[in-house]
Amino acid sequence: MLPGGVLARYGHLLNLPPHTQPVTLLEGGTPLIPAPRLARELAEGMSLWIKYEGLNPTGSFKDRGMTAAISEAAGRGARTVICASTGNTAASAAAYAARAGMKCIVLIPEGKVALGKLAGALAYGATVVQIEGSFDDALHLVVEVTRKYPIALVNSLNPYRIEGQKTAAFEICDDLGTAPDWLCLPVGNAGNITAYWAGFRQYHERQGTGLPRLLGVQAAGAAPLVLGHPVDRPETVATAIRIGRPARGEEALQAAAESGGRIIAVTDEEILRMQRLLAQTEGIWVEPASAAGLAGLAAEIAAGRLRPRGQRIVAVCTGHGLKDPDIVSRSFVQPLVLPPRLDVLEEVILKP
Ligand code: AN7
Repeated sequence: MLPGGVLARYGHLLNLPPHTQPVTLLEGGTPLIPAPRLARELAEGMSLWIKYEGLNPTGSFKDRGMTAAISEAAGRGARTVICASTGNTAASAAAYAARAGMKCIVLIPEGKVALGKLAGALAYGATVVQIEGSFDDALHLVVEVTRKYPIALVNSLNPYRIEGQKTAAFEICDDLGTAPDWLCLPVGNAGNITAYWAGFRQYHERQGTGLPRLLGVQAAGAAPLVLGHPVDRPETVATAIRIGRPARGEEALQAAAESGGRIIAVTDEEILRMQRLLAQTEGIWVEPASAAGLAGLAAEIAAGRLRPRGQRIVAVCTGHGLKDPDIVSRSFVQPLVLPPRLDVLEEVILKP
């Protein structure tokens, strides 16, 4: 059988209209990587896996929902798509629109999008508009545009984005045989956590795979779901989740509560420390936002609010480290600069 993307594998479980015409980059099928060294750093006696969504075709989890949204739009003859984005949605929309022969417009907050995402959107040929404002301002604008013009909205307000995104939950259940005890993941606009919960519930109803508790994690400077009110000027090093008015915030809170889990916040320092720890204990380099779920897990364990012993825990790492190379110059040890001399080199590399 030729390999297919998430629609080929799970399309029969997704609520997509009959006119849908698959546009795929063979997304999904990402590895669930055991992380025993990191697990030991955090606690005794738990099993930890990384769902490495950074290995999707454009480097983030967004490709699962985007193949569904673009396939639906293509099937009904849409010529142009638009989204607001902190970066990953923009790159994903641009790539799938290119593959469908559609025009793509992306609105991003000026100066707050990581290099690898902006570069992707430009490379795939999108019209990139920097808005002098936040992601939330940009989302407001694209919703207005799509009310006025026949341009398809491909933010996660689009229900087909959620349908496609559910496939990540299906894959985790298929790989483990059941749902894990806990699923930890970052929360920004809250589409992903909403989709995971829908996916786990659907699989459980179909084949009794059980339900995980959800630990959704926001950045402390952009934590509307923890604070209980919108944040007008969200700020965090994890620019992917620099969002003050999550479109699916209510659904996210409900999903976390229904699951017996919760949504918490971690500081930028905790996020960066976890980014480094994951990279240097397991060889998995993710962008800062993607380390938030694990940082939240570590914080809950340290505070005694999550008892890890005997638990099977999956942390979703949503985007690849290459998306945000600049952060490495701020948070990692920098390279040495030496003259081309053996004695100097020996002194450095043989130092105990
Ligand atoms: C790496 O690209 O919102 O809670 O516009 O890029 O579903 O929003 C990105 C979000 C987590 C949060 N990790 O997911 C966008 C955008 C990464 C992300 C999230 C994002 P949601």
